[in-house]
Amino acid sequence: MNIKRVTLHITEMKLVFPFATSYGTYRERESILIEIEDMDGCIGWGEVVAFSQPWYTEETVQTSLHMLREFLVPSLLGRTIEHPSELPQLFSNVKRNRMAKAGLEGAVWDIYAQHKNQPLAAVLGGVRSDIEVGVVIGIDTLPRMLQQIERYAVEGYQRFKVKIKPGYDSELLQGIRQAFPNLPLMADANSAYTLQDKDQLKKLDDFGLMMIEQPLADDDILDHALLQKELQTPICLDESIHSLEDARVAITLGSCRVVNIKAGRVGGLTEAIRIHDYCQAHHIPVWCGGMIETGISRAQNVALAALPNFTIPGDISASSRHWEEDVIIPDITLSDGRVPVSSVPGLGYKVNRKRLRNITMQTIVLEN
Ligand code: OSB
Ligand code: MG
Repeated sequence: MNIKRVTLHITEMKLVFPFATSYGTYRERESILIEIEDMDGCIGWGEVVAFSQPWYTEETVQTSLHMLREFLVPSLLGRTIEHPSELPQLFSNVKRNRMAKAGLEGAVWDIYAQHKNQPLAAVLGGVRSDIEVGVVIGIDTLPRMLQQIERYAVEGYQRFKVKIKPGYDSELLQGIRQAFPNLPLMADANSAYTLQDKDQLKKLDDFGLMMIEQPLADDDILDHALLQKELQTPICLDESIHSLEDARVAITLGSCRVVNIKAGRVGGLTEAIRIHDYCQAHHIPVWCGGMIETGISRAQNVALAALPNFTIPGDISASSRHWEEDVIIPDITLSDGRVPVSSVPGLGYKVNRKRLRNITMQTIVLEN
């Protein structure tokens, strides 16, 4: 394939419900939706999952736009590509900026799968026809969090993740456990603790959590290993894993027993598959993380989670979890706690152009 045009749609969507993490609260979500067209007129879609502020990783919407316009898109335009896995090499003169790279690579995977006349999941190596999914509950008062858990349990979600932060952890988890003793429950700290909080974190062992996600800083792989030695609860790493190399170091040191894979955080689907394969070979289960993304990235996540070592329900909630109206047709929906893996060639969903127009703040067209 040969890409002749790249359109960057900068969008903003309002969340149906504010979403709070240990970093802060989200009410709107700014995104970059990437549309690419090849010489055959085939169109592919990808999404840059960077946020407006650099709190989760160092990337933002604006830094991603800069990298895409000045470096990544120019290196792709007019180039003949046999396979999307060539992109990391093509982009190797740009250090890091993984979410920007992943957005473009996702769009190339969509076109590649369409040319192969296969669903995205199949070309990625997926083996499932549907996936079990979980949901994330942002930090709120205990009664409101319980209410949300109740509602999502009725909707069929299979695993519940709550955000915690120092000062709002054991009391909260105790309250949840009292109401739901057998709930498949885990907690995500988004790097809010340090090793000094070890004794407090050890108390969380009492709540039968499936795992605790990213308790310490993103560059604290060593401290996570020291912490995991003291905890019964498995540690899952999110922010710490930017690459296969990070996964290799973390698993070798015993820093985690589970890995959260997000294609955006690791630079694209190619690297995500490599991490998946490495974890599988080392008996480390993985699950697919979420980024409060639109249906484009969500659909890609469903395809990725069809790979065999995604054995834990991920943060791949239905479109309705965050959006009044998604940008894709059909919506991502649950039936019996599962989301079907699309059997339509490519990403398997259509972009709703009318909805896209309504949420677009800026459009940038780049072509040869
Ligand atoms: O740490 O997994 C995370 C959302 C934004 C940034 C980081 C994280 C999250 C989530 C997923 O927890 C929430 C969702 O997409 O529903
Ligand atoms: Mg996380």
